[in-house]
Amino acid sequence: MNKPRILMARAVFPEVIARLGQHFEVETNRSDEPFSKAELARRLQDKVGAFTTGGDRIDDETMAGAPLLKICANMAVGYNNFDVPAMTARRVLGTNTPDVLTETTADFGFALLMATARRMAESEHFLRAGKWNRWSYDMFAGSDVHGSTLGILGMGRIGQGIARRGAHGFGMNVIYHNRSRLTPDLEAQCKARYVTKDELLATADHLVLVLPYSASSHHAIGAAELAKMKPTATLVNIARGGIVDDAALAAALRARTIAAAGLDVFEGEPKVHPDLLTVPNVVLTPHIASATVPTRLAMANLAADNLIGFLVHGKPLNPLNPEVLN
Ligand code: 8YV
Repeated sequence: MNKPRILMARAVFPEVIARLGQHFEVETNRSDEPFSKAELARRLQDKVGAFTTGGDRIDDETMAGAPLLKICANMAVGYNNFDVPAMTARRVLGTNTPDVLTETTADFGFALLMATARRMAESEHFLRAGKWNRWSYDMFAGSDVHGSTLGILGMGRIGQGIARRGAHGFGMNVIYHNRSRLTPDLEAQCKARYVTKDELLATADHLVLVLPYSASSHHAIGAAELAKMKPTATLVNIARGGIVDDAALAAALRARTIAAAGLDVFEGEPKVHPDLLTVPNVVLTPHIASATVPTRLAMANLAADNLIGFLVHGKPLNPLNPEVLN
C-alpha cells in the first residue's frame, strides 16, 4: 500500500526524517532556504500533512490548491505563521510544540537580559577591536540585575520560567502583565505580582517580552510605551519581532531614553532594521532562544509525533484548532 505523502518544508534532523519515513512518503526541502510561498503552495498540492517551521506561512492561499491537506505540524511553540481560522475553515489541523522548549528559552531570555544589563556585546566588540588599553572606573558600567525589578509582559510558560529564574536565582522583585492573571498558586511559585501595563512600563528595571504575536500585540511596545520606561531600563524581546516597533526602539536607544535592549527577534527577520545595526547599546541575536541541540531535537520529534499521532492514530498531541477533529 502507498504511504501517505507529507512535506517537510525544512529538512531537520536526519533521525526525525527517518522516523517520519517509517509512516509516510516524505518530500523534504533540499535547500537551506525556506520555500517561497508559491513553492510551498505547489508542493502541498498532493500532500496530506506538512512539517513546518516559523518561516512557513500557511494561509488560505497556500492551502487553496491542496485538497488532501489535513494537518500542518509547526516545529515551534509560536504559530503566528498559521492563519488558524483559515485552516479551521478548510478543516486543516494545526499543531505546535509547547513545553519542550520552555526552560531552554527561559534560560536564553535570562542570558540576554544579563548580556544587555552588563553590556557584554558592546564590551566584547571593544576588546576585539583592540581598544582595551587601560582600566577606567566607568568602563562599560551597566545596571545591576540582582535585586532589581524584573517586568514580564506575557506570563505564559516561558514568562513564568523567566520569573522563577529572576525571583529565586537573582532575588529580583518580579512584576508582570498578562491578558489574564495567574492563579494565586502560580503567582506564589513565580513570586510575581500582577500590575497594569503602565505600571509595568514605568517600574521595570528590566522588561522582558514573552507574549504571543497577533494583531492585538502588534507594536505593543512603540514610541509611546518606550517613553513610559525609565531611562535606566533595559528591554529584552524573545517573543516575536512585530511586538516591538523596531524603528521607535532604535530611536529610543540612540537618544538613550532607555539604556539598552537585547533582541532575539525582529520585524521582517532575517532582515534587521538598519538603525538597530548601528546603535551600540543593543545585543542582537538571530532568533536562537530555543536553539540547543536537545531542545531543537525535542521540538522536531514533537512535531513528528503530532503528524504520526494524527495521521496514523487519529490523536494529535498539541492541536491548536481541535474543532476540526469533530
Ligand atoms: C523557533 C520559536 O526556532 O518556538 C518558537 O515559537 O520562535 C522558535 O523556537 C522558530 O519559530 C522555528 O520554527
